[in-house]
Amino acid sequence: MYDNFKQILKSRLDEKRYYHSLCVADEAKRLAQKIGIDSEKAYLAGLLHDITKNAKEQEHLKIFSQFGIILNDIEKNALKLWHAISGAAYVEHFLGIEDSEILDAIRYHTTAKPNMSPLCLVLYLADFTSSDRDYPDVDVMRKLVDVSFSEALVYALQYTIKDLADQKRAIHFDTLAAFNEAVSNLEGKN
Ligand code: DGI
Ligand code: FE
Ligand code: FE
Repeated sequence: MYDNFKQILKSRLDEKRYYHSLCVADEAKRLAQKIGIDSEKAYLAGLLHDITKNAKEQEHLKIFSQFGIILNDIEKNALKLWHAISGAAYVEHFLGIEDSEILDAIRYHTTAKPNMSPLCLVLYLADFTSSDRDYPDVDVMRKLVDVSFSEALVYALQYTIKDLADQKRAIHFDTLAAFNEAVSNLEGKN
């Protein structure tokens, strides 16, 4: 399935990142099936989510200028955020993907945002729980995602925010707003 896209991905990504893309696609499909949304769409979003991850700074900048994308100050200073923004534009304009839910899920797969669509949430979580992932709390995340997406979302955002703060890196407004919304959706408010 999607052999043409896989060829393009293979040419753009290193081996590890290509493997990660296949794993996120599988995980997104599994999570989509759990909540009864279009699992083929989730697979495709997972497959393509990191398509510009190995791009050089120049290529990202070219995409931003070509499609009139303006970065805010936090984005300008955080190279790690660029691939989500350029990736969504690449998939739309160079691969001809028109589905706005897929484009949105790719666009926000790194920061998350408030009011995510079910597909957006599935991709965000699948990026944390795919079988290739190996970070200290991955087992906790994998257990949580099978119990409750809401709890898993809070945990993932909490993990990311703590980690960024520890490294003295800026936290994107979308990440903070997603966290605030996610905690307000949990039962038992403080
Ligand atoms: O592309 P992946 O490695 O699969 O995962 P990803 O797209 O979630 O990217 C993770 C990186 O993005 C990680 O180094 C932390 C960074 N990141 C996520 N949210 C923020 C962020 N960086 C900044 N500066 N601010 C954020 O809010
Ligand atoms: Fe990514
Ligand atoms: Fe990823």
